[in-house]
Order: sequence, then C-alpha cells, then structure tokens
Amino acid sequence: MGNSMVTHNKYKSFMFFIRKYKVTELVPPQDLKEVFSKFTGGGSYVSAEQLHQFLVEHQAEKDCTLLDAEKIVKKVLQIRIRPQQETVNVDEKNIEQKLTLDDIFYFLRMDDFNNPLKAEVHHDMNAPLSHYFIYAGHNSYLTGNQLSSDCSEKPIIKALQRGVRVIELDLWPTFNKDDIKVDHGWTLTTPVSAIKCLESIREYGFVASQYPIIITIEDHLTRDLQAKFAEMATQIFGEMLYYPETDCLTEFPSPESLKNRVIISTKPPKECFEHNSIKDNDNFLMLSGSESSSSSESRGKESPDSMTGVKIEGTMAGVKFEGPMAEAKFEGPMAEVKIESTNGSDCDEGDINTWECDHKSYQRCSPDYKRIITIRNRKLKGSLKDKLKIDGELRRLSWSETTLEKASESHGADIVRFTQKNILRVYPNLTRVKSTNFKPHIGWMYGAQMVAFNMQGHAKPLWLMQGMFKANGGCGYIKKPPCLMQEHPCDNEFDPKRKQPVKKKLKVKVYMGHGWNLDFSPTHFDKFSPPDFFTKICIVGVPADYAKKKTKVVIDNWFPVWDEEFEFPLTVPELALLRIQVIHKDQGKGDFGGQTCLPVSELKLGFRSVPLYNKKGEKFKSVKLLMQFQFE
Ligand SMILES: [Ca+2]
Ligand SMILES: [Ca+2]
Repeated sequence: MGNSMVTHNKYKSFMFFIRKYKVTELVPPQDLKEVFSKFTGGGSYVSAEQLHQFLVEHQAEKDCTLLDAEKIVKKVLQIRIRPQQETVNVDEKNIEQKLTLDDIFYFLRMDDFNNPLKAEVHHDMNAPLSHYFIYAGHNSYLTGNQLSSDCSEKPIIKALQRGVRVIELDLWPTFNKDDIKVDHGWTLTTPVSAIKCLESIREYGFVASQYPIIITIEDHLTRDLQAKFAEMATQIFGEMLYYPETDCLTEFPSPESLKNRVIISTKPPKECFEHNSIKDNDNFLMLSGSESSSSSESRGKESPDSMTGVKIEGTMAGVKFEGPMAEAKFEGPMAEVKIESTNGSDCDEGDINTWECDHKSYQRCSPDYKRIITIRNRKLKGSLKDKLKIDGELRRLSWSETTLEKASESHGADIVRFTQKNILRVYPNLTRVKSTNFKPHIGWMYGAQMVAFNMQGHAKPLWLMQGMFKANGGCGYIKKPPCLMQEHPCDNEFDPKRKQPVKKKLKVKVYMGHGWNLDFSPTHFDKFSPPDFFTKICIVGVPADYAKKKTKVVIDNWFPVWDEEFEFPLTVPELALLRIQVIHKDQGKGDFGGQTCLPVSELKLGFRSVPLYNKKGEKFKSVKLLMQFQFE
C-alpha cells in the first residue's frame, strides 16, 4: 500500500559534477487514505458496491449505478493487471473484482474517467438564442495581428474545431469589384476568398458541436455583391442555411431547433439608402484622420471594428505608405505600431452610424440578401437609454469593450434587460492590433451573448474564454444564469458590481501534480536540477468574487506534492471561473508549467484529475493535477 519506488534524476552541475535528486513516486494523499478506510470499513480492498457508494456519496455522482461501478472495477483491473496474475494466465472471471487503495489512486488520476467537468450537453437548449452565452470569434479569418497578417480559412476551421459558434467575416469587393473577398479593411492584411470561408464553415461547422453557427458579417459590399453573397451562401449551405419565414421575429429560435443550421447576422450598409455614397469603393485603403470618419459614415459600414476613423502610426516590415493614406506611416518594427482613433475615444458603430434602419429601407436592399439575415444588427437613435430600449423588433447591438464599460457604469440594469430578448456583441478595441483580448466578464456579467474574441492569441483572457466554454459539454452555448434573465421589479435589478450576499463557498484542495517528466525534456525548466513548481489558483467572475491564492514552491521535484486547501466565498458562483496555473519558480515571472480554467457551476465534486493545457489552450498529453472540490 502506497509503496514508494525510489529512483534518481541525474543532473550535470556545471562541467564535472553529477548531482542526484531523489525521485519519489506519487503516493495517495492522506485525505484519500481516510476516505478509502471509511468506505472499506478499514479493509484493504474496495468492492464494486463500496466503490459505488464512494462515487455517489463522496464524488457526488448521483446518477452512478452499481453497474457503472462494476465497469470501472473491470476497466481498472484490465489496465492494472497484477504481476502474479500475469504469470498464472487466469481468465477475467477469476480475478477478484475489487480494488486496492493504489488502484483507486490510479483511477482518480485518469482524467478521461475522472474529469472535473461534465462531458455532456446538460443545459436546456430550447430557450431563445438570447438566453445563451455563445462562443464567439472576432475577425475569425485573421492568422495573426490585426494589421498585416494573412487572412485565411484555416483559423476559421480551427475555431470551429474548438466549438466556436460565431464566426465573423468582413466582406469587401475584390479589386475588380466583381467578386467578394474576406479581408480586414483599411489594413495590409492579405485577403481570402469568401467562397473558401463559407465552404470551410460548411465542412467543419458541426464537427465539434451540432448547435447553430452564426456568421456575423461586416458588410462593405455593393448592392450587386450583396445579391451575389446571398446566392453564394444559399448555394453553399443549401438546407443548412436558416432564415425565418416571416419578416419580424418576436423571439429568436432556440439552439435546439437550429441544430446543424447556419444563420446570418448583419445589417445592410448605407448604400441601400443613399446610392451616391460608394463612388470610391475600390480605393478603400484611403485613410486619413478626419476624412475617414465621414467617409465611413457615408459608406454606412456595419463594421464597428474595422480601421475607420483611425490614425495609424508605426511600422510594418518593408511596407511604406504615401499619398492619400495621409495619417498612416509605417517605418519600423511592428511592435511599435500605434493606433489612435480620430473620431472619439472608440470607434464603434455607435459613434459612426446614426441612421435608423426601418422596414422601408430594408425593402430597398437586395431582396435575397435581406431575406437571409436572421439576426439584424440595428440601432436606435438617441440617448443610451433610447439605444437600449426594447421595441417590438428583435435586434443585435455591437459595442466595443470600452463602449460597454462606459455604458455599464450608468446603465447596467438597462443592458441586462436589453440582453434578455436582444443580442449584444462586444468586440475588442481596435487598438488591440496584436490581437489581444479583454476581460470577458465585462460582457458576460451584463448578459452579452457574443463576447467576440481574437482566437489566435494565447494569454489569460483567452484562457478564460476557452475555460468558460468547456461548460455544457463544450457545445458552444451556455444557458445564462437566472439572475441575468429575471424580470426584476425596478428597485431590485441585478447589478453585478453591487456586492451580493455570499451564496456558496468553494473549497479547492490541490494535492499534487504529475506528467511533466513525460511531456518536457529534463532540462526544460532548470538546466541543472528538477523544476520548482507552485500552483496559482484564482477566481475570476463578478468583481466581488475575484480572488487569488497560491501554494508553496516545491523545490527540485518533477512530482510536486502541495496538499494545500483554499476557500473562495462566492456571491455569483454561476459566473465564476476557477483559473489554475502551475508555474516553475524562476527569476522574474517564472516559467509556464500549464493552465486550465474551469466553470465553477459545472465542477464535479470530490477527488478529480485536472488536465492542464499549454498557452494556446491545447491539452498536454500527460500533465495533470489531483485536486478536490467541495461546496459549503
Ligand atoms: Ca471585423
Ligand atoms: Ca530546481
């Protein structure tokens, strides 16, 4: 029981000396020994019945049956055939159907059996789309930064394979104005054809999830090309393309009813209303401060987030601009690119467009194009309160992170109410030229369904996004918590910034970590010794719930044992994410040893094997933590 095998890691110190470090194989934590003893009545084996009891009572696996427990016993015995049985060649029936403490310890460390999250879709999927947080991408076609990277269908495919459900395409006329390309306007990105993007969405759209894909279009097309796009989409998607029979939806359809369907969300550009506005369409790279904001207005861009009304100053390798692009100077390394808005602090459509899109105007657009738009991006004139007014017709608003932050200071309750029926999309400020992201909770805590992220990055905000959408079986749709959907009497509205009473206390225990020796080279962390790991555990959610803890550093050990417990009082556990990161302590910031984010409301209780991911969000083959989760 718990027999530890002692081996040694050898490290060369400098030139001549070999230092040996004792490697102790993992042994079950004291907590597990006690629980084992409880369920076996002090015995050294656990039967299938006792295992069943352990799974139901300690691991809170309410639906687990005795048959499930028997299957686990069989499975573990198959993997862990004991040495004496190997030689005797006994058939399965004669193997004693019971497990030792070491077997249980082994089983609990297998994340495919003992993952901390439910693998299935388990939320009600029959509510209108506005009742869900939706996994959303921003400028989904970009491979790198927002200014000079290539456009390609590949990042779209990758996002879809990860379960992203909202894909953004910026549509522009090609040079000859006879076809449609996907490109980040006003920048040096190289385009990809719209057909390629749509075909990729058809091919890969439903590999990770059957729930609907929403294509948000940033539309810079002429009327003819809009018609062409409608034809293109209809041909490529066929039956997959959903659009409502009636002109006015009173409620969005549900994700369940839209399984394996593609829907389009956009608003028609202004040239539908003012036919003289697009004379210099092929010259869209013309960019100059004050002029650009007015030209963007005259084009009626749907796009909140392309480079309009923006002054670019900086450098991009080997490319120089002169002439009409008066404000854009590129001379120097990309890192120095500076962007500033010349028409206000941010450049969202709220500032650029003030036209109202009514039914009459829609009639004048390409009829087929208009028909295929299920979620209309439409904004109302007037004050912020007016913009958030709930009128009969459903719509989508698109705001930059800054616009949302400012609006939420004074109109939090209005935003929450708006998002109960309508859709709010929040996108990164366009100063994020390196494709970074913002704290996603600024959108989620006000009910914003589409917190649109640059998926090609790899930093903390993206880890939170990836972690959030591990919920509900990773299907890309998460039912919003009741606090965001309740129709409160006006003096009792949900305000995520106001401190609520503590609802639940989450207890997190981190026992140990393992697998780095298999996934990394012996000298990856320290050249001359095994790594020195510690674990950071944070809660990210509404401001009141934010917390940050860390374990001690375990020096020179590939199998760190921490055995430390942390408590997190939570006021809105429904929106909380548990962020876990292992760091090798080094000078400076330390070396990255793996990370994961887990939605607190989805945590399975008891002992759990928590797999860690790299900075891009790809799962490590072997690196895992053994943890325990409990609620009080
Ligand atoms: Ca865009
Ligand atoms: Ca070390």
